[in-house]
Formats: sequence, structure tokens, C-alpha cells
Amino acid sequence: MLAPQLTPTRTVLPLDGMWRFRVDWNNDGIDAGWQNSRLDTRHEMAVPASVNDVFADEAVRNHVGCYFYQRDVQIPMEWGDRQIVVRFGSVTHHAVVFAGDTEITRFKGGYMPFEADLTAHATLGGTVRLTVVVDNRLDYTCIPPGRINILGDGRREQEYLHDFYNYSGIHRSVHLISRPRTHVSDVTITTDVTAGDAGATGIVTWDITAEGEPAEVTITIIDQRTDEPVATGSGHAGSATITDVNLWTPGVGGLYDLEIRLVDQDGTLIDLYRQHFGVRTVEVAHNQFLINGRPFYFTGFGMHEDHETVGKGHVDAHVLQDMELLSWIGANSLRTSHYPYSEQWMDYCDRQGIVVIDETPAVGLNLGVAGGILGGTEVPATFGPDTLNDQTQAQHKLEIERLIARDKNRPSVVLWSIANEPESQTDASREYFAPLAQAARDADPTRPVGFVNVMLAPYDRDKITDLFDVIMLNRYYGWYFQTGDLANAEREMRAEVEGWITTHPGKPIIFTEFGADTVAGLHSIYHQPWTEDFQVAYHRMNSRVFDAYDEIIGEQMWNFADFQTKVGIVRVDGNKKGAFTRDRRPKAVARYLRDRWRKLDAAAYGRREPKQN
Ligand code: GCB
Repeated sequence: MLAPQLTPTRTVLPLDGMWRFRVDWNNDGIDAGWQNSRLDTRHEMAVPASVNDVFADEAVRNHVGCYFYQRDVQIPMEWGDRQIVVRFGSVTHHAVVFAGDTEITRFKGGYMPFEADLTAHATLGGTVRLTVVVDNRLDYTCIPPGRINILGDGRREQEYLHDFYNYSGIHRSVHLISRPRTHVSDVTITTDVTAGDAGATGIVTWDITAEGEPAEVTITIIDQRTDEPVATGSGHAGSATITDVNLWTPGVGGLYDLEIRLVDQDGTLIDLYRQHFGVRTVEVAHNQFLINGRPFYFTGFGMHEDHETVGKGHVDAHVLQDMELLSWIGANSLRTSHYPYSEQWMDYCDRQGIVVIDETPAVGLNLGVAGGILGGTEVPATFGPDTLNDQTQAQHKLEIERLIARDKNRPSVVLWSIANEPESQTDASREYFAPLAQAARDADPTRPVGFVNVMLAPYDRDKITDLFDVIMLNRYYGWYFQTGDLANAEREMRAEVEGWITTHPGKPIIFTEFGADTVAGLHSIYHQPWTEDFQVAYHRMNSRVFDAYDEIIGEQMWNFADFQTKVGIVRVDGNKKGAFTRDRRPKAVARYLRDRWRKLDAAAYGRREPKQN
């Protein structure tokens, strides 16, 4: 899906701000026709933001079901005979959109953009009543999955299997877009590099889809450093070369624009859209992750979109602050744990050269973990007709395809993560994942594909790693296991790493999680879990293991910052494994990592000095 863009042929108006708001307590508002008139409410809700933390009302916070949002949208007089759409960056988890009394779209899945066509409902110079019904319910047909329990007193309770709060709302910006009826609707750009005496040459290939009347395509490739054209071309599908190409480089960036013009036979402009891209190569070979042919060592974090007040609502300043802190600490990469992040976030990574492991919202596909680590009790089979079934798999496939469709042109994205910590030690998990790994490869043959492995499925139990290109491990030696005993933890961790190396030769290993909950300000001279001192000692131990094996090609600490979770006896106002607190103040470990990662980065691409055991 293309981004909203102001160009000579396209207009974009923001619809963010205060919307009328009403909680649908019995989830029968649509049947009662609330969308058919002005919402009967005195409440308002800010867009974008999560609903949960802004109302001083526990019932609103804990409501399981629908919220109604509504506003009137003024259609400009001068828009003429054009297509008019409303575009949502994301609505968590599901949306039904009405224009006046008419349903114009429904969308299942909380982290992806979607559009609804308003053209037939909009009168130039008139207003349209836009109602969005936001549904926060998760069941086993959803990604991520969940289950709704009915409590003894009749209340609904949303059970879910992931360790972050189930924030809900219109989480990303809403735009009103006007574009020509004949327009560019998609573009896929792939790049390659050939080396020569006069520097590298970039080969850029495009494949453009357009809607409406047949039209010609002309292409100009523009270097963003100079705003100057560096190549031209034509045709819906074609290619061009960039001599002495400026490669997209970790830590630096380096972008070009593919400027697409749809023109009629006389050469008159119909539509113009600019898609940014970078020229770089990515390859997994001989235990290494190569970017532009050079080994890359990942440093950084698994992160969350999570803040006070707005929850998972997108705020540009929050993204910027997180990115500035990544730079301060010397991180060169991140994983979008455990769902696709906002498009603004990804654009920033493209511009600034931050390397991204891009993850689908497939988290919690493991009833064993939910029953164990996170404190539940009952553990039915993960895969089965009443749990994760064919419908779940179909939705999962769709989420993989949507993510790749949204982010395929991003140079920052070097690896797809199709799931976090799913069950992967059973035959049923292999049956579930084999077609999904293939779906990712079909959708994008240019990037490696992986999934994130859980501690319950080490090398001698796992049944799916051979389907993927890299090994991504979430490990908590010294925290959930051997708690506080770092000597024993280190021994166990080394033994597991050696097991993976022996059983999966050639596959590089990235530690995508390792961490210890830490309350800022708590100290001890002993190895006392929850203290800042223990967190540093824990990470020193992990670093020693990472430094000991060449096959380990990355470390992404869990987590960048403390974040909100559901209530539970293993969580004190949320998960506290952050290097930063929830309000982004550094814990002692942040200084430790800064020192370590800045030294690693000094050798460019984060590559370290030769390892010592
Ligand atoms: C994990 C999960 C992550 C949790 C983390 C923890 O393995 O992937 O979502 O937050 O552990 O802190 O327990």
C-alpha cells in the first residue's frame, strides 16, 4: 500500500484531532444504528492514541469490545472529478468504517494501513459523517490470538498470550486523500549492485501497478543528497542503472526517489508519485549476515511502541526521541517486536541507516509459554481445531503478505521475522509454519526470512529452523532460569549455543532477546535480581557469551525501554527489562551498553575484533 503523499496530482488532509467518542458497552451499537446519526455522547477521543489510559474510568480502560469514533469531514469544493479515500495508518485490532449510514469497509488486523473509498459518498463542498467502530477483541482467528472469558459476574475478560498491554484505538494518523481516478496504486522496486573500476553501479528494477484508464509511465530517479536526476526510464516494468551509486549503508542511510509519472498520449501529467528506495545488497552466507557484501553485526534492541498517556498511539516526537537514544547508545539496529511499527518510524530508519528486523504481529502462538512463564495455568494444545487453526494460519499468511506489501521497498528492512516465540517443537508447528515460510519467500524473494525461537524449543527439540535463513534466539539464562546464578547461567547458555552451532552449521545466530527486569534506583552489592547492579552483571555475562562465538552475529537486548503489560504477579506496573525507563531515562546498564556498542561500531558495521573464548 502506498503512503499518503502530497504531490502535484495528489492532496492529503490530516483528520487527526478530537473525534466524538462513545463506548459500545453491549457491543450492539451497529445493530442499534449509532452510525446513522450524530453520536449521542459528550465524550471525545484524541486521534491518534490508545483509548485505555486517557479516561479516568476503569470500565472504559477494561472494556472488551467496541468503541465508536465519529467526526464530520469537509470535502473541499475544488476537488473535482477525483477519487477520494480515507486512509488509516492502523486501527487496533479491527475496524468497521461508515460514510453516513453506509458501511464502506471493514478491516481485521491492528497494525496495518488500509483505505476506504469515499468517492460515492462525498459531495464537493459538502460534509460526510465518518464513523469508525473500533473493536479490541482477540480470538483464536486473530493475529495476535486471544480468548474472551466470561467471568462469574457476567463481565467479559480479554485473555491474551503476549507480554504487552492490549492497547486499542485509532493508533496512527487518519488522512483524507484526493487523487486522480487514474493513478499509481503500487510499485515494487528491487535493486542490485555490480562493482567496477569506476565505482559500483546500481541496477534498479521497477514494477508499477496503475488503476483507471491506460496511461504511459515515465520514470526519473533522483538522488536525495542533491535532488538531481541520475537516471531515467519508462514503462510499467523496467530498469535503469545508476553509475557510481551511493549505496544505502548502515549508520549512514543513502536514499533515492523513483519519481513515477503517469502521462496520457500527449504527455500531459495524470498522476505523480515518489517512492524512496536504497541500493544495497543483503545475503546470508557462511555464518554471516552480509550487507553490501560486508559482515554486519546487529547491536540494539527489541522495542515497543509504548508511552504514557498515548499507549500505542503514534507521536512523531516519541519516535524521534527513541531514535536519538538509539544513536546515543551506539545501537545500529532494532526489531519491530512484536508487530509492524508506524510508517513514520520506518521512514526514519530508511533515512538514517538504522537496520531493521521487521516483524509481523504473530506473537503468542504458543500456549505452552502462556501457561508457563507468564503465569497462566491451563495449557491446551497450541495447534488444533479449537485453538490456532486454519483460520489463524490464513490470517497469519495475510499479515505476512501485508507487511511485505507495505515495507518491501525499504532498504532498512534486511530480514523478515514472521513470528515471535511460536510453538516450534511439534509436528503440528511444522505443518503450520512450512507454508508460511514459503509465503514470505514468494512475497519477497530478495530478503532472508526468519522467526524468533523460544527457550522451550532449543536445538534438540526445535522442528522448524531448517525452513529459515537465520537463527533468532530469545534467551533468559540467569533470569527466568538459574535466576540470579550467573555462573551457572553462563555455562548453560554456552552449552546451548554450541548445540545450535553443531546441529545447524552455516546458519548465523542473532540473540533477539535477553534481559532482566530492573527497577530504576534499586541497588545491591550482591547479585540481587531487580537491581540495576544485577542488570549490568547479567548483561556483562551475556556479552561474554556473544564475544566467544563467531556464529553469533547480533545482540538485541530486551527491551529498549520499560513498557506496559497486563496485570500479573511477575510484572510491577509493566515489564521492567528496559535499558531506559518508560519515560526514557537511562538505567546503569545503558552506560554499559553505550560503552560496549560504541566500541564495536568503531570497527564499522558493528563488526567486532576477533573473538576470544
Ligand atoms: C519474551 C517475549 C517478550 C517478553 C519477554 C519477557 O520472550 O518475546 O514479549 O516481554 O520475553 O520479558 O518476558
